Amino acid sequence: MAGAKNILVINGPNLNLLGARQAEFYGTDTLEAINARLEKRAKDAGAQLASFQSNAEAELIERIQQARRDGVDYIIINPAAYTHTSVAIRDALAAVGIPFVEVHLSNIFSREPFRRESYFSDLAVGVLSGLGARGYELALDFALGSRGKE
Ligand code: CA2
Repeated sequence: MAGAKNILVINGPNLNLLGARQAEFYGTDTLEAINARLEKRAKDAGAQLASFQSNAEAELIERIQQARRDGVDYIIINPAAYTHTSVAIRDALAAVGIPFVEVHLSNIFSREPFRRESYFSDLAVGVLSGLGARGYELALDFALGSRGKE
């Protein structure tokens, strides 16, 4: 199966703080460093990758809708706290119909019970949780070799 060529990485609220605090959950990499690695990895594979982070639900939804118009063919998303609350972001992903992988830096199943619920996982092609920043890279490698549910 042909691989994704136009990939969008979306990060939700507070992930702009990566590298600054709570390293025990989220590691020491900054989001900038993670995105730079992903961009290089995609470029080396002949694909293009854009990244977007917002603390605002509406902006995340607008960016997902824009992705359809931009011809994005794969999304990698860490919805952060919206994972556990946002029907609106779920609906946006369902509406655009772009395959996506859900990524979490921490293992959401080993933390507070409310983190075990995700509004995204049943729609996602797959979920990576607890593998730190490597999770984004593994999701990207998967996207580069695939176009949807296998
Ligand atoms: O493990 C993940 O990637 C999460 O999506 C991160 C969210 C959390 O609400 C989810 O349950 C799991 C929180 C992101 C907060 O990011 C910070 C980064 C640095 C310092 C403080 C917060």
